[in-house]
Amino acid sequence: MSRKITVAAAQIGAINRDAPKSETVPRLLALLREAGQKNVKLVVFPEVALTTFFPRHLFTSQEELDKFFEHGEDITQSPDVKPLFDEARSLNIDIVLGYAERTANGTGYNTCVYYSASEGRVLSKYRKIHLPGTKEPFEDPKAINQLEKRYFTPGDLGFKAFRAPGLIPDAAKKATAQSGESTVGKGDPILGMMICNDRRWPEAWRMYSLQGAEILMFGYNTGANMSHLWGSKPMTPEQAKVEALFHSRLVQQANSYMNACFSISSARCGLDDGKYDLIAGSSIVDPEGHVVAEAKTSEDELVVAEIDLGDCRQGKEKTFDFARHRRIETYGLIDKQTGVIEPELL
Ligand code: CDT
Repeated sequence: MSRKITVAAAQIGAINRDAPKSETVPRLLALLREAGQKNVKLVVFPEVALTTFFPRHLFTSQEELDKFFEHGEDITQSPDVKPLFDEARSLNIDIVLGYAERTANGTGYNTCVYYSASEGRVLSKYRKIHLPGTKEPFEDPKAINQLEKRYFTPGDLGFKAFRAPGLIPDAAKKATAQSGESTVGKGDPILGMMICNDRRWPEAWRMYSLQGAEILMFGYNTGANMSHLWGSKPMTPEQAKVEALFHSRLVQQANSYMNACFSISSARCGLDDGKYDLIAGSSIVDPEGHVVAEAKTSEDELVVAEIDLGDCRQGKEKTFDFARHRRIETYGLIDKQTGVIEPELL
């Protein structure tokens, strides 16, 4: 039984602070149409894909800040973004889209949704759980801020894996499965979403792989030179950018392997306002940790690969067969303790 599917990361280059969504959405649409020509069935767009990465700025006007958010329950009906969902439906391509969400009660979340073309609706929503950066801006006026803790609340939807219909032929279905027959690895693809900084936390990946996730998808806005936040030894901006890309690849490859799943990552990258540098490196990684496709530019670019979900079985049934090898009786600290408690001094 073939479990092959062509997937893509839709990388988006520079978006300036004053760029309206009406200028950016056509760029996303162009990549979506390219995906249609390449028989892609699933496209992952970046984190906060509709505007510049505004948490780097301090806003004193709520009105100005709110322009970066999407308001209202159903993003598919948002006037600026509706054309993207309509096009996804007509091209029969599922999409993941990241955006800043303002709920009716005024809470801000860093959110993404999974839109199923065959269902014509949002199948799943994820709100970023690991918010990096600070609440207050740095005193150093030269520092680049990351004010996500100021503008967003940690996500309240957990790490919920889901199946998406219509992506692979002949998927096993509940209604037709014979009783007693194992359907493990035969149903519609099991998917999960994270957002940017979440990818650095193994707990996030493991929460999904414990639900059998076969593809993890995430967008990111990763500063190339965030020396006030990374806390690394002194480096030139060039070295810092190489290091940021190295860590981004490292966590994606290692966690794809350790969780026996594919991953699709999509960067917002390039030089926003000609000065805020974000790394590129959008990629598709297989369950053995190999990069199967990677962006070649720091601009708008579609990164495409045909993947076979059957390739997840080796890791899930051998090295990382959780049911046989995990030792949960020894993992208690993981959900009981947040920070580090060192052993007593000698
Ligand atoms: N957007 C986002 O989450 N960016 C973070 C930067 C962290 S700055 C220390 C990231 O993990 O890439």
